[in-house]
Amino acid sequence: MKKNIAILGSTGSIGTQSLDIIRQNPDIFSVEVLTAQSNADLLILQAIEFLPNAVVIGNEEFYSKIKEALHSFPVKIFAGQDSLSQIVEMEEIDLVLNALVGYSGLKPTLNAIHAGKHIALANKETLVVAGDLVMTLAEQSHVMIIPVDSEHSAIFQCLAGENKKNIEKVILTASGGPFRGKKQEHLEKVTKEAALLHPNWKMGNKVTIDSASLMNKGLEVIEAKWLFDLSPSQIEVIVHPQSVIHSIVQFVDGSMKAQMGPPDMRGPILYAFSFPDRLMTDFPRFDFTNCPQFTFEPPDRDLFRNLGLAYEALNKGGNMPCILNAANEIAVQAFLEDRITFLGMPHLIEKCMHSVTFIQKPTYEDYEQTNMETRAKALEYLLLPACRPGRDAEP
Ligand code: MN3
Repeated sequence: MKKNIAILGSTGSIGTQSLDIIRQNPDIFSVEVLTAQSNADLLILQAIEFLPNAVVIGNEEFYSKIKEALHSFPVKIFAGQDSLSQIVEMEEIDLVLNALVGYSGLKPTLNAIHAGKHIALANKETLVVAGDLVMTLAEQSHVMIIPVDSEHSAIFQCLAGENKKNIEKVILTASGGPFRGKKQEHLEKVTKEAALLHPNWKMGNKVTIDSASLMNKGLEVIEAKWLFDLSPSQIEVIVHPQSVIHSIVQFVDGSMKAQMGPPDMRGPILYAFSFPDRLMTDFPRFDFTNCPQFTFEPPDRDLFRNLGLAYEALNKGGNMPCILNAANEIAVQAFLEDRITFLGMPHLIEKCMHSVTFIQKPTYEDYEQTNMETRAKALEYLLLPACRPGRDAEP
């Protein structure tokens, strides 16, 4: 029996790498659904190669183009945001890979869990925004949430055969990004081109900017809290520039387990697909005879303020991580459009955290509302001088 996989976000970085894996294991996995927001050309090519049961394009403008291109193939075609989040309910699907970016990943995740589908989760924002809701629902529905984020995959792998109650703490490793060791004067003037040059990982734009600003690690701290049922004080971050140790679990007896390998997202994707089994690969192996030194250093929290803001949001709880996430999505988009400085981003996020309506026990509707309110506020704050390019951000 093949495992039927739905890939949400199949034209992005994680999506295309997951199709590489399926291409190499055609007897084990089959593609049931492919979805994309607006890259119709690549979606068409993928559909012709993998012949999924259905494809969904988020942007309805491209519906007729895809319909025409696939008219002689046995592939159902849907369009629009509602179809994007409902397609996960299709009966034949065994596993949903959520490789969407940002808040938009939440609704499809919840729908998939409701429908009893196991989740391979690359969309960390799902857990950042509504970890409580998602994990509770997953438990009630007997659905597995298997992390695809490399750090969380590492922890998940370290916990195989272990009892979660024996975790003392987890240590998330961070590469430090392209601006590791840089000073304030440097960061004030960095461009998006420089921020997009990640030293170790090849990823989409959003997560690459998040890595440069350490917000990615902040989001991952919140993600780890929910995935592994930890308290904030049990989650630490250490910078490990070589990105070979993907994360570490320390147990109550002082023993530690680390998961290692070359930085290649296909590893965690494949593990999520094959779990609890492992499959043979021809991926590059780490070579100890040619080893670089492994080094570790604490993150610079004074300069990279996003990490502290994420801990603050996690400690505050309620809808605060949702506020943090929505403000960050606007900040990153604005940075990519040269509408905010690199150091203006944490400033904008902090302003939103101090001004958006706080809710201690949010429902799904509250999260929707918080997401919208925060985005509107963030867009307003973007007009403030401290956030704009060419001005000094407040320290
Ligand atoms: Mn990661």
